[in-house]
Amino acid sequence: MPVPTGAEPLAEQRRLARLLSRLERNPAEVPDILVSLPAPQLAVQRIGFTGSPGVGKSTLLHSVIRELRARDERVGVIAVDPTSPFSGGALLGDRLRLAPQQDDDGVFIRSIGSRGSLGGITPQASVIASVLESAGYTRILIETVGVGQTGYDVVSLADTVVALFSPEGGDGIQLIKAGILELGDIFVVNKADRPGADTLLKEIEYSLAMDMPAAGNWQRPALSMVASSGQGADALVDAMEAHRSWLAALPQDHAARQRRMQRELEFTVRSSVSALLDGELKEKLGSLAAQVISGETGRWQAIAQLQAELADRLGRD
Ligand SMILES: Nc1nc2c(ncn2[C@@H]2O[C@H](COP(=O)(O)OP(=O)(O)OP(=O)(O)O)[C@@H](O)[C@H]2O)c(=O)[nH]1
Ligand SMILES: [Mg+2]
Repeated sequence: MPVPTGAEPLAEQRRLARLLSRLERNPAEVPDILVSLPAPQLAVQRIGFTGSPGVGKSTLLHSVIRELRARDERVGVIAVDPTSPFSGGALLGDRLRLAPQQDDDGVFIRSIGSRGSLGGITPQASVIASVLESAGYTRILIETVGVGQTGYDVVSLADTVVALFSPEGGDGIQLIKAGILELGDIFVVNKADRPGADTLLKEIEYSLAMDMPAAGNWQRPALSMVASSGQGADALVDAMEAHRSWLAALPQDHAARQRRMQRELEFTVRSSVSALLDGELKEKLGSLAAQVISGETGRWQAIAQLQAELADRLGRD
């Protein structure tokens, strides 16, 4: 994969941005275009960053990008912005915080609004990741909203999940109980410059030790970091690389690999199908409800009609 060099180093980025916008505007073109993209020439890794609002994900991404660039990796960033696409200020704020690498053609940043186009955030992130990997970006960083189903879905795209905590967030044991332990491959206590960070790190280390992995499994590290100064970024990137090597050494038929790929395929398809159905439903619900209320249609007739129409719609698409 040629790395763009020469007189117009950012032309390749502009081309990619145009391609992604075109795909977002024309979902019907997505399968054909994605199938025709060349396969990535270099080993790639998708890394999801998850954690409560304000834990420091964007700040941490910043120092991770810097560290990866120092190691000659080309970095794609997919920022899932939980704020509405209409609150341009917040979106701009996030873009600006990521902006120092703006003139570096080895970094490509794309934000996704809270709903995502292309049938939801997960399929859209999946499309962007594939396009960037095909264009020679070797590390794809995905910043997710840390909570709820959306965060979980997006994380399903990642090869490696970095779970962030901070002593300020009142995180601690609750989050650990909420299933994040199974989700994370690498645990980071950010804001290590704040009181309580050491205790939180010990709690996480203790929980990880209690949650014994099966023999041969990845030993999940817990690290502490000061994202705002970059302290600890090198150790985090070392851990990300170690996880990548560990994954690469797994046999192709390893259960963990199978599970991950199944989860990615399932979430991508499931959310695009449900977005398709949502759109269809919205169109029809209003008039059907009115018909049921007026007695023009029975409720089960309406339900059967909706089911038949949705099934038909799925069949056609
Ligand atoms: N003291 C301290 N503050 C930090 C550190 N990392 C980030 N912050 C601050 O924490 C605040 C939130 O950081 P963000 O990077 O925006 O957090 P986020 O997780 O991306 O937030 P959302 O995208 O809104 O979910 C900012 O004011 C950062 O400057 C750190 O290591 N130490
Ligand atoms: Mg952020």
